[in-house]
Amino acid sequence: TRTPVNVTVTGAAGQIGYALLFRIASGHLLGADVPVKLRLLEIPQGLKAAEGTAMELVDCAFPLLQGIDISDDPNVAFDGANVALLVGARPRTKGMERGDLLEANGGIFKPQGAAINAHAADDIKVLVVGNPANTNALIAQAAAPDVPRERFTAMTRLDHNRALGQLSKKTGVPVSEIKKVTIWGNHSATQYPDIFHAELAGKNAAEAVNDEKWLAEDFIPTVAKRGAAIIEARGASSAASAASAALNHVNTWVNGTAEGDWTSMAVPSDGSYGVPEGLISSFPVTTSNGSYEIVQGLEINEFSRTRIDASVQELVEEREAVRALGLI
Ligand code: NAX
Repeated sequence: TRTPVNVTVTGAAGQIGYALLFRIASGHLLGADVPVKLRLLEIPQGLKAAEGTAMELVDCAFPLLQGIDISDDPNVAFDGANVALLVGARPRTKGMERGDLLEANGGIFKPQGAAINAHAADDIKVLVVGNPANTNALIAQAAAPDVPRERFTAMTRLDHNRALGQLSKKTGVPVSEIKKVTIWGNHSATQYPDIFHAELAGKNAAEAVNDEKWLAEDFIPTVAKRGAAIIEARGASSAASAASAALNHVNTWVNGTAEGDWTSMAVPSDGSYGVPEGLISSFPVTTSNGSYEIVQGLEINEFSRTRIDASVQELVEEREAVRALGLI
């Protein structure tokens, strides 16, 4: 029998939390043979709802679920954590400036980073989902100097999956036969979904589609603004798709990318592709044995270069803003 993996989920009582926890407990995070213990972190107002969710988890009698703890103290919730999904964040409310938003999130991600530093297991892997995800990951990372910096990642897998969905819809090629799509930059409306290296049933995607107008005016904005379109249609932000992408992100990180394919993850830059070192920016990555590598040597055309640079510039500005606030 395997030792259970401790999975900490913050914002557990939120809508993504509700879509996420049952699938973690049924083996979709780490695999159908890996027992898990859940550690739920909420703010005091969220504790009661988290307890309700925990009751339902018990009622599912998941064979892999070996325990659920609930706390409003990050030092307790991250104790022994092997995987941390940082979902809870402070949303932007009406009239809020970017500085206010970054500062409010600093109040969440700085103490959580410190608690991870002090209490998490040595093999901790962190995925930040809560927005602004890339910069929140940077804040948590800065507060955790003893944790290897590459363990802090942010989620662009939902954007990646959205790009697969749109490409499949346009071409009729099933998502299972679409490879090497890349999301570059920030998880925001400036992100750049790149199909120049992608393959549709073995053929270059950009050549197969051969429609630069569709690319520039339809595909890219549809992927980048999909979150807003979901809110408009559903009256609530993406939840099940976000949860599904979070499971994909961690599962790929732990279990590896398929031969001949890659995924998109926002990870600390090593300077690849001109992205300033240390920024947590989305790249094409391959994974194996629980670690990832940024795919090297891709040719970046003019069309892509401008768009990557614009999104990276936004990350540079976010980093400057949190630096000025003393958050990193
Ligand atoms: P909800 O508002 O439904 O849930 C958030 C939960 O977090 C609440 O229960 C709240 O009490 C809790 N929370 C707040 N501060 C906390 C703290 N300091 N410690 C622990 N828990 C805390 O939001 P939901 O729809 O679940 O979305 C969560 C986050 O994901 C948001 O920031 C959202 O913007 C972000 N998203 C990120 C995506 C991505 O692709 N990276 C896509 C989906 C989503 O929009």
